[in-house]
Amino acid sequence: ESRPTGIMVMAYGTPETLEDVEPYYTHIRGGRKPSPEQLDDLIFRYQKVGGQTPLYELTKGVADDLRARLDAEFPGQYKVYPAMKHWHPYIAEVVPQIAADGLRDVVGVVLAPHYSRYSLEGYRTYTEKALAQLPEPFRFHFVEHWHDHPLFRALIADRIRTALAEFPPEAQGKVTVLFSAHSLPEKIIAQGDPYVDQLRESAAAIATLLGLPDHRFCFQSAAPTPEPWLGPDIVDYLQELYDEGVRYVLSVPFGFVAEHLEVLWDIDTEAQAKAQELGMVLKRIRMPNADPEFVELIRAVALENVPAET
Ligand code: FEC
Repeated sequence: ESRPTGIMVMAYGTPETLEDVEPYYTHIRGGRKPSPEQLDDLIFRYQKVGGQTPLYELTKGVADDLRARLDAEFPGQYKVYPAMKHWHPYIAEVVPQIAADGLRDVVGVVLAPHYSRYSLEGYRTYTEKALAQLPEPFRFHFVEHWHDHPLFRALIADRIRTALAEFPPEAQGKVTVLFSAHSLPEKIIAQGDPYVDQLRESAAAIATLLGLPDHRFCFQSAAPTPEPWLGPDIVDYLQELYDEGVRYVLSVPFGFVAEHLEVLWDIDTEAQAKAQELGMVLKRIRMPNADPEFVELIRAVALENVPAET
């Protein structure tokens, strides 16, 4: 008798209330409490985006839609679980639930397209730690990245095409497409991490799909730690573009898939303020969120990673 296969849909996690920000931040920092200044700064940003972000709702939306599609297509064959890295439902809470459901094989898909030891690897580590606590752990099939999936490239290309058409007539042909992804400590380069190569490769491939004459790439959302982080940062890069004569910019934060803090604050607030100060027009693509085309992509990624019958 065959058991259903699990699909764990994972994302970063977001605090539900402002009181949650401190424990959430402490979890991100591996158990070290943030300083009062760091905490105030983060609470301020969450307040400014409305007290919370829709990251969990969107992740749950993807999981719910994926479940509905798989139930219709392959009744009884799949079970879908949302799980978060830094907030409830924590990966450590969801893994034992999956095991209690009696599943033997589980595919893990993170809602972030590119691999880094600091990003995707962390999801695998949390899962494996939780599995190590179980008497009968399930077999975990982790998807390391999916930035090169044709449906991902087509989806972002499509979002770019739509957004470019929304610039005013006088801007047509003059818009610089600016890809960005979460910065990470610069030391990952020396460690041979594939993150930056994957980002550059996938930006170039999407630009080629669109036949863009030019595209640019920068980082965003570096954390306030003493060590150097990868740059250039988007706010500084807007200045560089302005100095080159660029006046119209389309922001493509393709390292993320949802409208969460790093998009709502870092792009829509901070980068937007810089663009306005410079007199530039900055627009952003619509994020994949829980849109049907995105669920279709995650469905493809998950099913392509289901192990063959053993
Ligand atoms: O909407 C939300 O509430 C959650 C937004 C959110 C996403 C996200 C994604 C990534 N992060 C990555 C790496 C790091 C590293 C540190 C770090 C720190 C923070 C802080 C907040 C935060 N991150 Fe995050 N990240 C999000 C939110 N992140 C808040 C803490 C304050 C701050 O710096 O703003 C540094 C940890 C340390 O201090 O030791 C490193 C990466 C991603 C993209 C991949 C993924 O989504 O998993 C990489 C969304």
